Amino acid sequence: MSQQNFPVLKNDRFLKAAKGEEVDKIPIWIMRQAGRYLPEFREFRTKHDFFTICQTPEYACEVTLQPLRRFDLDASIIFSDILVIPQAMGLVVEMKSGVGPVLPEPLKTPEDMSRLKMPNVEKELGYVGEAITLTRHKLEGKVPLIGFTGAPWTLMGYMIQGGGSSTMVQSRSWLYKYPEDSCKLLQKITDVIVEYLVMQVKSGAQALQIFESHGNWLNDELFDKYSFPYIKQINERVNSTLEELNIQKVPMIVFPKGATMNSLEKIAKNCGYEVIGIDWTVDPVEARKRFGPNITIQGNMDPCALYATADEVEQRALSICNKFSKTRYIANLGHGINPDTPITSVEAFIKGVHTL
Ligand code: 1CP
Repeated sequence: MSQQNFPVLKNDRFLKAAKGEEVDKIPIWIMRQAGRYLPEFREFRTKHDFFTICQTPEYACEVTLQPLRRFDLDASIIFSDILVIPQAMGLVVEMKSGVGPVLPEPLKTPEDMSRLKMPNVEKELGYVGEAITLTRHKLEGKVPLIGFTGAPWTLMGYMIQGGGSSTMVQSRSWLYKYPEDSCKLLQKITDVIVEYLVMQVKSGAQALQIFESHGNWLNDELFDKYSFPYIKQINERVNSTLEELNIQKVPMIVFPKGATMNSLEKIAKNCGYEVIGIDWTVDPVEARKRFGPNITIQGNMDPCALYATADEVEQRALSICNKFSKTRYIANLGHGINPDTPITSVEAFIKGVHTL
């Protein structure tokens, strides 16, 4: 399918807010908006394995469109997972039901890094590009399409822990035991991410989000050394490569979940991202004050606030929007939506945001 001649965009609220332009209404999208809280997704998942959906452009496109058919959202995000990068680098990743991602042969010591390969991104992750191109056409310009990746430190965590972890002991130990090799690993992952994001833009992604979901495990010292430089490098290299290729740049969002306020401020002011995502523990007024006027903020309703009554959800949405105000703000949750979230709460959240 053609990577050009995409349908004309009809709703550009999200892109305008990302660039700091005035909007008619506050844009909203929801992290993990395609997923298990939707009955149609659960039904689809009974028929198809998780990574088969990711790797089959028609399936990934269908699942990406599901929330758009139900809700008045202002952006879509391509259905995939951050763990497709460790997969492409040669590690086995399984999606175990009720558990989440499992890497049966994680990296135990720096010697294991020899098992990693530098993938040919266009070949081995080309299915993500194809899904993006197909979805851009099928969206018919309804809303923009966001591409994404995990940030290097977050992916390193999965590659060493072998899955999710409540302590991250192994991966954090690497930072003290093998500081140089940790940097080598982070650099390798960064190199893949840069190529991967450029491919997503070439394929039609209209914005990019970098998920630093494991930001909570780093104090300021560790964040400065093991997260910040790579996140900055990703922004600089993606933008310079797109410029060399004469491809229009797209807004980039960084979501350093759980990072300290000092680390957030540093990223917001020094990394070149158009948007910073914040989780629900960050105070909106303090965030605005610390980040300054040159960056859009995205977030930060507590995903668990969606278990309140629909009226309460709507009121809370309004109140959060009032705290951020209408300029340089994109409404979202402070992390991914939970699988048992009531659909009526999602509707109330969107209604509350769009009321202002
Ligand atoms: O069986 C299933 O259906 C698995 C559930 C599921 C889904 C629907 C997983 C497993 N991943 C996804 C899709 C997904 N993952 C999207 C889709 C697009 C959308 O948002 O609609 C996105 C953006 C992700 C990104 C992702 N995967 C992140 C970053 C966001 C975050 O939550 O912090 C992370 C950390 C992952 C890893 C992952 N994949 C799946 C799970 C359960 C996890 C977390 C594992 C853990 O650390 O415990």
